[in-house]
Amino acid sequence: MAKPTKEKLLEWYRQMVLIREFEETCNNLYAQKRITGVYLHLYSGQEAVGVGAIANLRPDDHVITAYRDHGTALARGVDPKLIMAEMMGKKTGTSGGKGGSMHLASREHNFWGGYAIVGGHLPLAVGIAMEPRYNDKDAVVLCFIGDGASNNGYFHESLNMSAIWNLPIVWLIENNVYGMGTRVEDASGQPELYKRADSYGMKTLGRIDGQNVIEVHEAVSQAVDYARTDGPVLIEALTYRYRGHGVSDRQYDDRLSEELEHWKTYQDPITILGNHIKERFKNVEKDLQRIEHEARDIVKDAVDYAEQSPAPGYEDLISNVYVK
Ligand SMILES: Cc1ncc(C[n+]2csc(CCOP(=O)(O)OP(=O)(O)O)c2C)c(N)n1
Ligand SMILES: [Mg+2]
Repeated sequence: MAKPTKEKLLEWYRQMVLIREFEETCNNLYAQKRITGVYLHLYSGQEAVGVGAIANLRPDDHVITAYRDHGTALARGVDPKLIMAEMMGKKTGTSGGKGGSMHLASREHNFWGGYAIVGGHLPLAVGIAMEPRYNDKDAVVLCFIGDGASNNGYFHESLNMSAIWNLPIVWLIENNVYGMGTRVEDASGQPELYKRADSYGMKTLGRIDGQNVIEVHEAVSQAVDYARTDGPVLIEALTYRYRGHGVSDRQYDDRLSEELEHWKTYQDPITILGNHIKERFKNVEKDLQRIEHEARDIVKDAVDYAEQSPAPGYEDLISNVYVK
């Protein structure tokens, strides 16, 4: 595969920096009770997976994920203002303020959310993928899966069905080492999660470095090409989340903070990409700094927009509940 161009690399850098800025701002807003709700799950540390994978998709392709969904929504091009308004429960949000952080969705982007039930979105990915297969279209579904979700029944049922029906799905496991506080090797008999593909006779591209956006992009590009014509593919991206499971969770004990520091220092996806850009191209420091400033401004504007937006009213309480 040809090396990504400077423009592409800067665009990925822009998206990753924007996601980090957005997520860390949400963390602060939650602490200040400006974002409320029982939970908020941040994507900081995992940016290269969402950005590298989604960069391969066409507008008619589909994306679905679990509750660590704001980063994914941003990578899919959903307006940060509308996402922030949804986080604050405002009428202008992507779901009119009725979904919140775990239920972001945008029909216009074929971004189907945002699900809180672990693995519950996998059968939905199967259903979404049946439409293009049935109607002879070549759209694909990119489904993000947590490592923890790979141990429940939905995973088995959905991967198996996608294999027997040759559905156009890229199953992308984001192995961020933990499901809540439990390490993968304490929860999975086979901790090399991509090997599960064998059980379903499914193609796999193995385990990739989820902190390297170029590697993620390349692997998912191959997977998307295969899925469009032949059927499902499983990939495992090894990554790491920087924050606790959710913002209300105790972060890390002393032993784990060493591990966290290691990932932040040596495996940070934004630093890795920034260094790569600086090594390959001359005089790019200014571009990178400009991107970082712009991300701060975009997020500030999103917060202002959300705060100035109205809350849903009574009519919203009873709208979109039933389809006539
Ligand atoms: C069916 C179900 N069981 C348990 C939970 C509680 N729960 C929420 S997140 C989570 C861990 C999932 O971990 P993983 O799939 O690795 O995703 P990550 O949070 O690491 O992104 C659990 C057990 C739930 N929401 N749904
Ligand atoms: Mg996990």
